[in-house]
Amino acid sequence: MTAQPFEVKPYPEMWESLDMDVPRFEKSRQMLGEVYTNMYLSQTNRPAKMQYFDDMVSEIFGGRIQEMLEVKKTGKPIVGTFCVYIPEEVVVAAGGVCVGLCGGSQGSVPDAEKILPRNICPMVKSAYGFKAGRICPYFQTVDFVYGETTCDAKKKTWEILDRLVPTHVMEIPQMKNKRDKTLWLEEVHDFKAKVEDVCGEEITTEKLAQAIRVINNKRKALQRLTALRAHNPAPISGKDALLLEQIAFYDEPVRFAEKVNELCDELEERVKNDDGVADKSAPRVMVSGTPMALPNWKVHNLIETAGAVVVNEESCIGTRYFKDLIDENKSTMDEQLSVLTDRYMQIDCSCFTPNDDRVDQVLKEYRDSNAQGILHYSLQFCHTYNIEEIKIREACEKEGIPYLSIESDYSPEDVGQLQTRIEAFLEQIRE
Ligand code: BJ8
Repeated sequence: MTAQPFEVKPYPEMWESLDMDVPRFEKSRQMLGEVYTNMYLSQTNRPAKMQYFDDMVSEIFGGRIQEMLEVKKTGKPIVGTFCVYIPEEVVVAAGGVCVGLCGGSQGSVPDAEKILPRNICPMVKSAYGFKAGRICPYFQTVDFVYGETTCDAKKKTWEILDRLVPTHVMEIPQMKNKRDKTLWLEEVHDFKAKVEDVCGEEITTEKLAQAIRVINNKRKALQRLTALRAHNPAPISGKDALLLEQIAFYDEPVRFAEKVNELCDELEERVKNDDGVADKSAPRVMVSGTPMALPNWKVHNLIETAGAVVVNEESCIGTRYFKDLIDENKSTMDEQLSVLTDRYMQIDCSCFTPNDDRVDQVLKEYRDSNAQGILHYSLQFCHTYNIEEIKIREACEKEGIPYLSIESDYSPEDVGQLQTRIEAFLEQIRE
């Protein structure tokens, strides 16, 4: 199929007003359009309802930024985050926008390496580099950012990032005992106070209840999508599903849930008709590990170009973000914040110790998704995921699950080597 012309739309005047490095950013915009055309629009038998998400990518540096600037004009906060532990429900309750700022691009890494060590996680470098180089309209739009104390690279980078944009830090404990929950709950109270302070308005129980419903609905829509991907043949490619999981971090949540549900209606029809994006015999791969921030599509692209299909992402840009919901039946603020904290405590990030729940969760998702092999993905220098990989590998060996572990960054340098390893892995599944 011939790739359709596609453009990530330019908004030079708006970017100028956001104090961006416009000439440099213009090149990133063009590159993103080319990569998207090659990787996404060249796919065959894509669901028609992917059109909305293509449009979102087209407007990623324009239309959505304009919407956020409109919200900002009303005095509501625009909060940037880097981790799924920051409770977005609180920001939404304040009428604000919560936007994920994790970086998934090699383009901003050299900006970060001018000051940060080279041998730290590329996600941290990419995110920092976007701000340092003034090449991300989202970073230029936020009122402040909220970091967390998950991994060392992140928590020390916040001190340096604070020189460029107001950076607050939420303390996330390293264990999940009773006293950790007490600490965490206090941090959630402080976060709420900070957000109220910025918007000069109290977050009432009614507003928080509504925000919990909104974000629960977004998470439910993504759960529905995940369940549909379990069908063989897969009704949607892993690349498209990953794109949705990435867009979930910057789109308006009510509209996003609506559009995901419309797509799921179409996928349900496909499932009924056994209409898939790959042949029934295509190997089904589950990816597990560190998050893949937009536009990090490298591994999914390699897997699917080799004739397999990705059917699940056990990741924070994936199921870890939406597998748990918040109890909607609490009527006081204290109860609401307590159940909200309970929900966030279920996220099984490798920054916790012990974290055996994640091993069980990986196996559960493997079975639920009808996958035939697990590819563990870890970003370079992410010590917690790289070490926790040992336990995932052991569990897969015990269960006889075909398994491949890769460690990578955002550069294209290892693509050839990864391709060889992925092809060998798929052969193992096919045998
Ligand atoms: S809850 S996975 S979003 S911390 S990959 S920056 S851990 S060195 S992204 Fe994460 Fe929250 Fe955990 Fe999820 Fe550090 Fe590792 Fe880099 Fe990471």
